[in-house]
Amino acid sequence: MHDNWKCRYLEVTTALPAGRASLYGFGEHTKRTFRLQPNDTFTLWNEDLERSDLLDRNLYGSHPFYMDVRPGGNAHGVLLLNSNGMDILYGGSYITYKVIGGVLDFYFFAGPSPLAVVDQYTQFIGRPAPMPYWSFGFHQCRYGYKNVADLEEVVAGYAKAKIPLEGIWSDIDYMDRGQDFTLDPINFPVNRLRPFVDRLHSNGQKYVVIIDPEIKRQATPNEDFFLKRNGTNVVGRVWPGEVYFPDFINPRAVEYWAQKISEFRRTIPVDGLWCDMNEPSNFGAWQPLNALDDPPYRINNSGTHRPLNNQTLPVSTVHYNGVSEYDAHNLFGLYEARATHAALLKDTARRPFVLSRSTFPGAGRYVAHWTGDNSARWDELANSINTMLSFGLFGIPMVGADICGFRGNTSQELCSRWIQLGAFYPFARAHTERTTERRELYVWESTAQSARKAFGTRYRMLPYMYTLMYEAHTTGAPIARPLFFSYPQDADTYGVDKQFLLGRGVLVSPVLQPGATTVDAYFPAGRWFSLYDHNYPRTVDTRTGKRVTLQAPVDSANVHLAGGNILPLQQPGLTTSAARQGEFHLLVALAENGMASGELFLDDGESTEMGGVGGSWTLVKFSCSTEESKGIITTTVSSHVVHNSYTPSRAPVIGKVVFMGLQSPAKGFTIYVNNVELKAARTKSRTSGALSVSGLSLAIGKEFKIKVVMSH
Ligand code: MIG
Repeated sequence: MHDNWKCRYLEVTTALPAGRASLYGFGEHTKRTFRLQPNDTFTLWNEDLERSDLLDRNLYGSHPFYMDVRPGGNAHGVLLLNSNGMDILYGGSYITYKVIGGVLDFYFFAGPSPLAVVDQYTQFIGRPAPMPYWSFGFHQCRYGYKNVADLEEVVAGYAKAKIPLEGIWSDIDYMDRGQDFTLDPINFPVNRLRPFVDRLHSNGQKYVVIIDPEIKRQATPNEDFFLKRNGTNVVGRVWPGEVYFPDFINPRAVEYWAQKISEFRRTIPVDGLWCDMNEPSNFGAWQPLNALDDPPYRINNSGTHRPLNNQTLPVSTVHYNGVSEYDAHNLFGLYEARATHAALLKDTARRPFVLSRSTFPGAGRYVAHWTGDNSARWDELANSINTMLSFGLFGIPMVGADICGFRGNTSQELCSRWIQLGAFYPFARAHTERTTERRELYVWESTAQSARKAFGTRYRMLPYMYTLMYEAHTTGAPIARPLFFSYPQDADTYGVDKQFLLGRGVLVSPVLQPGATTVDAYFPAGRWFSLYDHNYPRTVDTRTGKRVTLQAPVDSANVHLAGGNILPLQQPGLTTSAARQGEFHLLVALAENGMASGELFLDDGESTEMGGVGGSWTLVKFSCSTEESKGIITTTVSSHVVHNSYTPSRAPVIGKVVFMGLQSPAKGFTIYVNNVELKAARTKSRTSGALSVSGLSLAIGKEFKIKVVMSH
């Protein structure tokens, strides 16, 4: 760190072709649109504003990265690798960076496709961590579950309503007066909590708790790894009162953290950890202001140019090796995340699950993220898509917002619509503030109905979502993607942010407004099949992209599958492990040219590696093509086993294949499986062009071929 302000301040302006550049990224901010708008400003300084529902304020994480997509579909990415506070102004024809320290260290990711950009970017900052299979289930949390009986009631409520519940979470309520690694002896005594957690586990369910980075002053070990200022430990004020902050850059703090987590897990074997307050948050700027906290160029902290120490530590705080908080502030969450991930990995020898509020480039190697303290408002429902898509670009694909909103009471309608959208967030958790009325999804019949329907679909799609996790881990591809990732040539997709894709071809078109009975959805060129209609009608077929007004039933979002995709599905269940027991189905949605493709990744869902040399995993690619000769049309779906070392005792099988978009199968068809005519299987054709072949038993690890031969 330079002592001279003139050496610290950096400013650079870059040129963009106005009107031709579509920019995405820069965070973390809640924004009205996913695509950057001219005159958008971004302040990067990790901050706990105690709410994330104010537009354009600097929030919990910092990501000085953007992607630029040009007409025609060429994309590139730009990272300013700098952890200092900064203001960024997007002027339409230029970007100005005003940075208060460090160096101008720019990296360019040449693309040319959006997928290639995130591949190159995550190759540089680190690939997204594999998330355990269970983490794709639905989670319920609340600030204010007051005791173990309360938790038990919620778990029972879900079971009774037959709504999937994978994990129940405890906020700081479980702690003894806000202290990490302790239990409230009255409300969460170990002799009540431990049997509860054991019962969850025997039921295939999970327990996750919050931890905060600060340690109560009186409970700290007499060690030298806490953050310091003027040679003595910095005293902060958070939940437990006066606290010290472990310096996660210091390897000894990392060891201490691992030891505390391990000790705690001997008492309560939690399945994952939720790192809150790691901006780090500190109640009130009660520390004396230092010149450093208020440099001559004031970044727009909190949207009101507040000093840098607002709600956090003074920036004259010193880290390991003399690194200053001024330079390292935005890295605190990343280092805590890394330490927490390492601690769980060491203690469990299983794939860790860590949810972190604060992030920085590279955090995706360790954590999932949620969008913080949002509000139960319709605009917040819509804005959650923007943040989710941005985090996909940042290499943190496991992301979601608090379903039904964190702050404030909700209405049944808003909560229902939120469930319908939230069921398709990569990370799906409902969480609320302690002063709100209870709104677990079973509380109202309307939300329960939405939950059963939406999570029924999500759980059927778990094999697909988990395969997307594998794709994210190996190529950086986001799980939830903007439409232009699959349709980069279609410039009409560049501004779409009220809909998104899961993977390449599952289009989610949620209701984001009160009182809506229809939703206006954009469909890129091609065929689109509704996933919610059991007859799989071809609901939309466009030669060029177009807007379509869809009916919006009260209990579900529209979800469509693009022709050209093959989805691996399973039966739904109340837990992910139950859903994993059944046979697989393939849903083959043919493109206009009779082709489709897809893949399925399988492993035990919790090995530390996902894929990789020596691991037990299976990857199968499916492809489908159609040929016509002498009036006979033959559609063939076949599998190609890329890797097959995952061999559970009960071999996974495909029991059913559903074709959508065949040419008039009703007129008579013959089916061959591995060249043998299939008589025993139940086939059902529908006038809509769907054909279902069930009663199959195709081992996933063995290559197969199914032919549908139709004569005109
Ligand atoms: O200032 O632990 O974002 O999810 O419920 C509140 C209590 C601190 C902020 C988190 C929120 C959590 C809450 N925490």
